[in-house]
Amino acid sequence: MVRALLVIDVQNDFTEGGALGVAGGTRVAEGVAEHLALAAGDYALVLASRDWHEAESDNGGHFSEQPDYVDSWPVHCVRGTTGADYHPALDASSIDVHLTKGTGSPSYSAFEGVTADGESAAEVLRARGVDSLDVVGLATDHCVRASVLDAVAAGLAVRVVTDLVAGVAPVSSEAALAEMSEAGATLVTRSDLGVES
Ligand code: VGL
Ligand code: ZN
Repeated sequence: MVRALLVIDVQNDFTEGGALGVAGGTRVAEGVAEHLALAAGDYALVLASRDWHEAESDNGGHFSEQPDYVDSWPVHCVRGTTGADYHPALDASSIDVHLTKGTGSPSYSAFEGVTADGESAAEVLRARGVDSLDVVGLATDHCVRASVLDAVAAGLAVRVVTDLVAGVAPVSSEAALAEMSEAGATLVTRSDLGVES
C-alpha cells in the first residue's frame, strides 16, 4: 500500500475571519498542521490544493455580489492574495506537491488542479505508484466532497478524516459525508490513523 495525504484548501479565506470562513476552519488548520508535523513522513507524498481565482473576473459565475453559498460565492481566494495563502499554521515545507484550481472557472475538485508544471494530481499520484489517499481540509460539502468522489472514481482507496474536515453548512456537510461513504470512501477519525501524539 502506497499512501498519500491530500490537504484540501486550508487557506486563510476558508478559516474564521476570511472572506468565506467556514465554522471550524481554524481548528481544522491547526489539526492538519499537527497531523503534518507528526505524520507527514509516514506518507509517500503530501499534496495540497489551493482555490486560486482570478481577480478581475467572476471566474465563470463562481463569484457573485448576491451569492447563494451553493453555486456562487463572495470574492475569495484571489491568487496571490493573503486570503489565498495557506493558513499560517501549516508548515508548507512538509508539502511535496502544490496544486491550484479554479483559475477563471469554478473547480471544486483537487483532481482538476494542476502543479506549477501543469501536471494533474492523477498524473503525480500514478507516477509515484500511490494507491491510497487520506483526505483532510475544507470544505466538506464542496471541495472535499468533489475531490473524494474523483479519488474514488480514479480507483484509489480513500479515507476521509472526519475530525480534520469542516463544511460550509451542517446539513450539506452531513449529506456529503454520507455520499462519500456510499461511493466507497472510508470515514475515519484521527485516532484511527494510529499516529502517536
Ligand atoms: C470551495 C466554495 C467556493 C471549497 C471553493 O474549497 O470547498 N468552496 N470555492
Ligand atoms: Zn472558490
